Amino acid sequence: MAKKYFFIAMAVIIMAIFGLTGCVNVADSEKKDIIVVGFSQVGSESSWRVANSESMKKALCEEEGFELIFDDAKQKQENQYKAIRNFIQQQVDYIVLAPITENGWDDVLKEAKQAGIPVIIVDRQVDVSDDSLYINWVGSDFLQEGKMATEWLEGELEERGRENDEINILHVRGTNGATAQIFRTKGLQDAVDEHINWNIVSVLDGEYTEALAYEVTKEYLEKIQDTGETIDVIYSENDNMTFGVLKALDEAGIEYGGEDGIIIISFDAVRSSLERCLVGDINLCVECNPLHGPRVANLIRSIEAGNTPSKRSYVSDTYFSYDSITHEVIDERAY
Ligand code: GZL
Repeated sequence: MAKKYFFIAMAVIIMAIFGLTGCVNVADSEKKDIIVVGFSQVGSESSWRVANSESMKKALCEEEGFELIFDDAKQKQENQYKAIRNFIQQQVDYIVLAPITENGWDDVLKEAKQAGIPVIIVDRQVDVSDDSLYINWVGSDFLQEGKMATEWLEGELEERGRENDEINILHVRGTNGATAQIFRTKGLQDAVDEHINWNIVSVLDGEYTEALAYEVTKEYLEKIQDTGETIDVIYSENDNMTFGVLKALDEAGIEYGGEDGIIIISFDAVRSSLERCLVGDINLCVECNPLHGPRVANLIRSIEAGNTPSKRSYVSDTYFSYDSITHEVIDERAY
């Protein structure tokens, strides 16, 4: 009787070894073709960022021939430095960096170059002394986003017969030094320079987060309560900050959106902001496409095939206005 169990036990052990070995062998042979990508992501500060991370994870998955090592820097540049140095230690095949701000990347990208690891930049850009420190950049034209917003505003004011009115603009700014902040801000400033009757009455820093934008807006509204200063437009550089701004306006009992309230302009056009545009809370949502994953995956495949893709790859953006957006438009959105 014991003999029987002995043979059963041996059979199980042999199958387990073969199974493991078989699995390891298969995995090993497949692993030779797997491209290992280290991705240093800014954080999870906004709905846009979450959609961007999901796009990257979906495109750079094992079924697509990749192994993705994902690092969330929690909005700290020093965490991105650590992540990149870890990727170098692990000898990944590619490093993808979504830089929190444009400056401070020369040293760590030189280390990646010395290690022979190609770097792809996504979303915001890096300001480095030597452009060969990265092979490609994928992202949006943020200045064009700002121009779309201010050209729409010019038309909207004309439609309301207010093209010659004094227009007070409250500017709610994203993370200082981020490419999106630099160029969405430039888009506004250029338009203000062209319209003598447009005035930026205050600039609030919201770091792209709802919580901080709520706090700074609440503080600002309390401050102007006694000065009688009025706001005609709020130019908010991402949707999550806009949600914080609207919460502060609600608490202050200030009317916004629609045809009569403060004109609300917001960037990213994530689903939740489009839904508020549909009900008229937000007058304009400027899209900033976060779906960089497929472009990065195709870039890497192209490079692996021996090609030299162009240095910069722009994703296309559009905008949605409160008086034209529909349920159908929102239902078709990918994020
Ligand atoms: C824009 C991106 C910005 C988004 C914010 O491409 O860098 O960062 O507008 C995000 O939502 O936090």
